[in-house]
Amino acid sequence: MTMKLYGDPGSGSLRRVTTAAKIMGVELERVKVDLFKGESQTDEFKSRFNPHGLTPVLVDGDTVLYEAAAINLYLADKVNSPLAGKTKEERFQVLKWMFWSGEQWRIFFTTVFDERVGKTVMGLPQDEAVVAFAEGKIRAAAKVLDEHLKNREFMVGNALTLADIDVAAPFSQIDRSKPPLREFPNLMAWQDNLLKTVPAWAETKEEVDNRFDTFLSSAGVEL
Ligand SMILES: N[C@@H](CCC(=O)N[C@@H](CS)C(=O)NCC(=O)O)C(=O)O
Repeated sequence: MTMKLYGDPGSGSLRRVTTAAKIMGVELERVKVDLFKGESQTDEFKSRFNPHGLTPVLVDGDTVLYEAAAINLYLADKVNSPLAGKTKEERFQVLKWMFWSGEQWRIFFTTVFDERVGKTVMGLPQDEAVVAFAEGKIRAAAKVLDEHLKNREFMVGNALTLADIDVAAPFSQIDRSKPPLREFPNLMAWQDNLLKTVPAWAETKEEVDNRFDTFLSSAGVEL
């Protein structure tokens, strides 16, 4: 039975999984959960898939898994993919950046996105102090990343891994939530290189952008 992946095509978290699945050649049946209509926040969604009301969610037979990083590791394990790292040393370096990315990186972009995009869509004022706090955290982490990526094409080793996908995820909303990433030249060069050399990363960017462009223009929202 084909595995099912629940999520919205505008989601940067879903993009992490669709990108990895394309690269690994894993077939997934996509099930759209319209986040602009709050479809992940229903009692039914929360009790069947994720009590936090968040996507993506993978369903593989009796296994129901949320958290994109866990889903990607599950898929990589299934097909024994080098995306999880080719050696034991690489695998732990990949895990290090994936955990780091969850705790010290992506969460602050979510905050900036919620303030700049979410609140604009809802017609609410942004909390400038919250944005300033999150941007300070982003700049501090980006400085470390920028140094790490000096003279490197990939986060770990000499090929794309799940670490690149997790750390690159915030670039999905860069033009809408406008986090201060353009101040970091090595980070930008790494991201541009991923878009040029990893076709799946470029294809999934287009999907996210199209979904947002269509929604924002139909809602008459300018960011
Ligand atoms: N830590 C989670 C984050 C998931 C997440 O924030 N998903 C967002 C879309 S990018 C969502 O489903 N939001 C729905 C909502 O807030 O109602 C992961 O990595 O999967």
